[in-house]
Amino acid sequence: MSTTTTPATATAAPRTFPTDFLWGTATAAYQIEGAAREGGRGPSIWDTYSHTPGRTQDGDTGDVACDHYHRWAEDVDHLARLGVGAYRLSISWPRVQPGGRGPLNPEGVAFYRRLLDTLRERGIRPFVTLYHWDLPQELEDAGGWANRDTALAFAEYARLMAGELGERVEMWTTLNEPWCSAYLGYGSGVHAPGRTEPEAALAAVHHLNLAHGLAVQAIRSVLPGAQTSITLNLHVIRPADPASEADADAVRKIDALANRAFLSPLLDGEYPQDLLDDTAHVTDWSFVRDGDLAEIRQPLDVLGINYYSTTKVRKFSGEGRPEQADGHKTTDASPWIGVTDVEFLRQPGPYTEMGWNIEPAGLTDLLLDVARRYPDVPLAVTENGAAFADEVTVDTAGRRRVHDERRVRYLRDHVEALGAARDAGADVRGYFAWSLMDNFEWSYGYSKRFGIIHVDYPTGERTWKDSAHWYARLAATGTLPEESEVEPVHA
Ligand code: IFM
Repeated sequence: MSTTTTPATATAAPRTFPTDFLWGTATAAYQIEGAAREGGRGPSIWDTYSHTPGRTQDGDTGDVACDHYHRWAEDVDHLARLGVGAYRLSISWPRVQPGGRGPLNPEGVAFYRRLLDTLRERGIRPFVTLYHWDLPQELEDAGGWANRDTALAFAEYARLMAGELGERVEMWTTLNEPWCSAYLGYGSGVHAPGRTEPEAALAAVHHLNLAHGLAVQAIRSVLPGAQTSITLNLHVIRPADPASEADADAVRKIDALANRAFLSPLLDGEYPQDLLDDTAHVTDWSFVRDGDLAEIRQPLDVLGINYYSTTKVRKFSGEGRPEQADGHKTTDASPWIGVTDVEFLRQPGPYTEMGWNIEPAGLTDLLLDVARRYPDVPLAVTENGAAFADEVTVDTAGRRRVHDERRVRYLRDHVEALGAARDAGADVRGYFAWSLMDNFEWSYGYSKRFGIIHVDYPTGERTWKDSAHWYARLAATGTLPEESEVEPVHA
């Protein structure tokens, strides 16, 4: 232990980031747009799922959401006032190609063209995700992601979008969190399309990976200089007992399904042998055809990483199935396909409103881990943020305020953790706060607020939370503000 003492008056210099470090915010089409039956949009699996009784909290749907489809210009104004250099949005596939195949919907394409042009005019670089979970329903009716043809349809959709939107897009991100699409959509069924078919979930993993590889090639066939990426929600998995070999094996199993099922094919051109062995009783993986792995492994300009919290596991050796603490029960409908002997333990708090533990050091560990394994791949944190129960108040000057000090602290601590990973050598080039505004939080409906801007759903009114004022200071200066620096800078 060091014996050096620090003078009581010494204060550490605030952390600063280089001027080319990208500060952004993120959203997704189904979570904010609304206008579900307008402008020629077709139905998606999330329309079907959210309209099925019992699937979402309070029966909430994305029919209206934040009404961004009509309020997009106002939302771009908010982005410009925040001073962010980038905005991560997603395209609703059924809005631009209602059936998922065949002709484009000109009105849908025009909507995104206008939005991207306006972002560009305001100096905001668009990071565009092609798939943030809203699969056209017609494709699901034909088998969804369990069907290889969906990957081919996705590549064609990507090619068409590259042609229509071209240079407006700064970064093309193929998929957001394929872990959720595959395991929550087809394994546990807590996301659309709500299927609980273990083999289909693993087929979906492969077809999503294939969709990514084919789409990157399709985009580059139209735009040879295009920048491409994928965003993964990689899991930070801790063993209950760091000295236990059995717990280390539990970590290995979950890491294979959660992380290496995507990283290995995308960046190494193979599926991990232990993943194939662990799931051999579920599938023989014959949906992986000769040549697929070469199609999947494409050079990436950036690997996007979404980070919220950490997971702790231990080997379960009791009778029957373990009780889980991660919100997923180990039943036949589990996201952890083929695994019945791993227990998920509740992490120590504090927690967000989602019940997720807050552990900024997990972000440092994750970034360093990926950077060590793939030193040549630039990284960006494409989502990070927290849901808390926010309250709108009115201050003495008559201004609407939301004092979300827990979110300010969450963001500050995680940006600091990102900085620590950079200090230790991780090539992290950007950070996107999730989310620009409160929105439809999937199965949780509107009950969880992740935004730095508050949305009053009955009126659509937007109100900057203190976290938005804080984030605007960070984006303007590149220097981490104090938690108390939340006074409005704009009139
Ligand atoms: O809201 C979601 C987002 O759509 C994907 N990543 C996690 C967020 C919070 O749950």
